[in-house]
Amino acid sequence: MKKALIPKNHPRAKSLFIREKLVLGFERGLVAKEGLMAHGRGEAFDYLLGERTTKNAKKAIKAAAVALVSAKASVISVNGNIAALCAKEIDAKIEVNLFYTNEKRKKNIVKILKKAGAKNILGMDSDSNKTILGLDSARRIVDKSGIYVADLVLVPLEDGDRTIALKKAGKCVVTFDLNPLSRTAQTADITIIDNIMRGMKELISECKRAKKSKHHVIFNNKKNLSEAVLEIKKNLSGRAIFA
Ligand code: PTJ
Repeated sequence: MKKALIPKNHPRAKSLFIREKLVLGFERGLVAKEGLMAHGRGEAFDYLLGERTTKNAKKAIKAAAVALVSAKASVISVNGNIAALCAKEIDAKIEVNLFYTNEKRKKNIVKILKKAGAKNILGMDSDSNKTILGLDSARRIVDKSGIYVADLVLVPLEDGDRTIALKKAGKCVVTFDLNPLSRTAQTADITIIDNIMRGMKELISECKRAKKSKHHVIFNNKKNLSEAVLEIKKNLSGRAIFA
């Protein structure tokens, strides 16, 4: 109904459709109010990066795919925003783990993930609860068969505290974060600086390719983050009007 309000030929249609998905996710009880604001921050960085999957993001996606298919036990940590934006794309072991934790929202998220075809969903059974050390937020509670024992955790749109705690627990952390300056971006092993809406599809395709021919990828996260910052600088300089 609302979609009809956005003309397909609107210059900012794609961005407006993503907003609608999140608003719908909020109305369906998947997304936290704060998730809408978090999206706004991401949107601003996406604008500065040119709203496309950059060469730099492609490099990180390739490295992430190789890491994912080589991991012994990988898990995707799903929060409200991810459930609203890419439930259909996720095809892996999933753990629902919320910052603004809320049982009702967790159940809504599981429902939408199951509807999208997910079978292996963890994070719902309190008997399986374990605690990640050095973390005070609700995200410290994880599943003993999921994040707790995982060697690699994909944490899209994450808060910095848990990324640091997961690293301290010896895990390889892969993240999607449009903000190259965030603590998560700076702490993760592989940061994909891309909109999850574009990047997740690309990551799934890369994983299929990597499964067929496992190859080694040389990847330097710090270098990649610097390149993203320089990309923003270049885009801004191109827009500056000098008198
Ligand atoms: O559902 P919950 O309760 O687990 O809460 C989820 C949010 C996202 C609210 C929570 O994790 C949070 O507050 O996250 P932060 O600390 O705001 O971090 C989110 C990061 O994701 C920010 O650096 C944003 O720039 C980035 N971001 C937002 N939208 C996107 C994004 N990155 C990639 N794609 C996006 N669409």
